[in-house]
Amino acid sequence: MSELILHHYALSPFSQKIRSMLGYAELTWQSALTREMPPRPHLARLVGGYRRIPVAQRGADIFCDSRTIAAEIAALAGKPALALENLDAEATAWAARADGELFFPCVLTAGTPALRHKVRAQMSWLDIGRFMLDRLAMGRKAAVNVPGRRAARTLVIEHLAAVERQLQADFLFGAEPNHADFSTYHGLWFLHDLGESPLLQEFPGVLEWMARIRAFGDGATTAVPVQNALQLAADTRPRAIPAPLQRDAGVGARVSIAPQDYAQAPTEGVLVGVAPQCWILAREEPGLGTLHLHFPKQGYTLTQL
Ligand SMILES: N[C@@H](CCC(=O)N[C@@H](CS)C(=O)NCC(=O)O)C(=O)O
Repeated sequence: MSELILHHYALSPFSQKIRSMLGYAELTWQSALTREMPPRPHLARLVGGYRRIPVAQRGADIFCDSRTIAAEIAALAGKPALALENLDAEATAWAARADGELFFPCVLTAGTPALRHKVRAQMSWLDIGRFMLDRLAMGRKAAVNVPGRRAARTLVIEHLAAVERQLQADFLFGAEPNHADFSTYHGLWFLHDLGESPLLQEFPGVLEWMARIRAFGDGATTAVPVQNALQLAADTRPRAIPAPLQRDAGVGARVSIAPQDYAQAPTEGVLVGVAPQCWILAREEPGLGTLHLHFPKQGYTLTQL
């Protein structure tokens, strides 16, 4: 049992990135389902302002963003290639592009009747309305270039052709998958598995590669009520921070950390650890005690308060 709790929802592509990694890593994990949009009052007690999904939890250590979650899975499973920091420059750039500029084009191109049907099966009409309003508001404040539908479709087709060319072996960068495979998979999963888009039919290599990743499954999971996840955080102390991570001059300062691109809500706390790729923030939550939140540096801004 890895004791990893994933806070996620079924239709979330970045959650699928992590679920598929967990399947590949053959880890058992606990599934705490959350809503598709705020308010998520229970989860907010763990993460403060941070509003993105997925979030992973091990006791009182909370991992915000699929990049820090992936590093944790890599360490737990002994599969270093799942951690972004272990990839070479080419694979790192590939993963960044797939998670970044290609994510919205995939989501926009997946707007099919099949997807609408699946959304309807997961959410009430009222929640669908709330969801649309939430995402419109999020889009207005976002600092990313979201293309129009036609441009998005063109970008997706170019992307599919690039993936097909890249697949010289079973996975994008060789015989075993690395982080970049999962970064690429989740947007195409939304397009193909949920949206049932016919676009992928032109790319047999991509379909075979997706089938290989799908075959990993999502790992062995048990459902956990979010109240139990909170209780676990309350009953546990964050793990010790290695001494070298505490030597940074900024440690001890009160700071906020926020995503740069979209859903930029900040989380405040005290900086307690600085690693080459991530920051660790301590926050005190009434009833839960001290929590350590792990954020990637890439794509996030740290501000001294
Ligand atoms: N860089 C983040 C992106 C996560 C992300 O965009 N998640 C989407 C769901 S797939 C999200 O949080 N949407 C807003 C929400 O669910 O409230 C990561 O890698 O985890």
